[in-house]
Amino acid sequence: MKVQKFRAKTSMEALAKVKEALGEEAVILSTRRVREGGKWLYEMTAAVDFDSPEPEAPPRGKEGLSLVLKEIEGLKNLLYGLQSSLRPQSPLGESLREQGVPSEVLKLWGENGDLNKETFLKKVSEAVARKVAFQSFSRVLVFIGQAGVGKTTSLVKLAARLSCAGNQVGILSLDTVRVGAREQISRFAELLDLPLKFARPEDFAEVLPACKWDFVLVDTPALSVSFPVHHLFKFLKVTDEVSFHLVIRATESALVIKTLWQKLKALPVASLVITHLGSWVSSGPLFWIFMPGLPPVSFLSTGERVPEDFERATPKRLLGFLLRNLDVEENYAA
Ligand SMILES: Nc1nc2c(ncn2[C@@H]2O[C@H](COP(=O)(O)OP(=O)(O)OP(=O)(O)O)[C@@H](O)[C@H]2O)c(=O)[nH]1
Ligand SMILES: [Mg+2]
Repeated sequence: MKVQKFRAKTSMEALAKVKEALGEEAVILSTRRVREGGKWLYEMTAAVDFDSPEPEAPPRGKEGLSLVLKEIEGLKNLLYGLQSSLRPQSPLGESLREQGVPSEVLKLWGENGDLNKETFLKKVSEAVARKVAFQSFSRVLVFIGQAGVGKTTSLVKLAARLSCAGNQVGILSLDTVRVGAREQISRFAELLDLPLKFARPEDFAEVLPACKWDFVLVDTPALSVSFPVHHLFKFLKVTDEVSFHLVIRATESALVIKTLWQKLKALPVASLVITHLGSWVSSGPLFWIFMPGLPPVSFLSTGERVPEDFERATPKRLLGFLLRNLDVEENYAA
């Protein structure tokens, strides 16, 4: 069996492509709307069984004509079925899900009921205002997260901001795991003229009292097999002056975040630092921030420049990112 995907502006065009490439025997397996180059397209997945015998040439004359008419009738039924399957139950909810907004967030907002543009925008604005509730800093801020999400650069960007505001800021790096980690953070500390100490995660409690700066920004190794979540619980003793900040890419999938959060939720994570904002096709996936139980958003990282591409999260800015590239028009039916 050969399975192939076809994209086109309309479902009819997509179907025509299917028939042209795979012939009349092609079976439509699924259809969905996808975004490509800023436009909505229909994507049809079709299959054809190569082992099926070649259809015999239809008989000529009256018998042949009735067979052709029967085929046309069958094709019409297929198209009607296709059209109704493409008509979403809640057009806006369906479209938002296709743009990457996690289903469980939409469900919170009544996606299957009367979700319309007005209620959606209202719910997002209200939810954003609640999401940017992070206010105060503890003295020791520990940045945690998965590999390559931007922990070190975000930490350095924040260190630069706090230092510019007149605070005495130092960095404590516990990343003794990754090759090149020491060089990376040393270079940043030197550039920004910030004091820097290194320690193994297991020595954190012992080393911390010697870090007498106004703010201690703690870099950690990526959460992985060599630095599993339980090491955070084991080595980074929680006191009133220590807070954890989870760094996550804006484009991370809801499933990955849910799995990660299951492991982390017992830790007092004070805030989320969202990185790679804007490096996306659709802002839909960013709606993961509204998944139940997640802490508020503290900072937004918008690019690679240190320290420029970093800002305190505000409801207005976050709302701007959430709605950027998001199609919230309601008339999506084909
Ligand atoms: N475009 C973009 N790039 C970013 C952003 N934040 C970090 N980066 C880049 O992502 C890469 C990884 O950043 P790091 O700060 O080293 O990430 P990390 O989480 O410390 O990585 P590990 O320590 O290896 O787990 C670097 O090339 C950064 O310049 C961001 O907000 N936008
Ligand atoms: Mg790092």
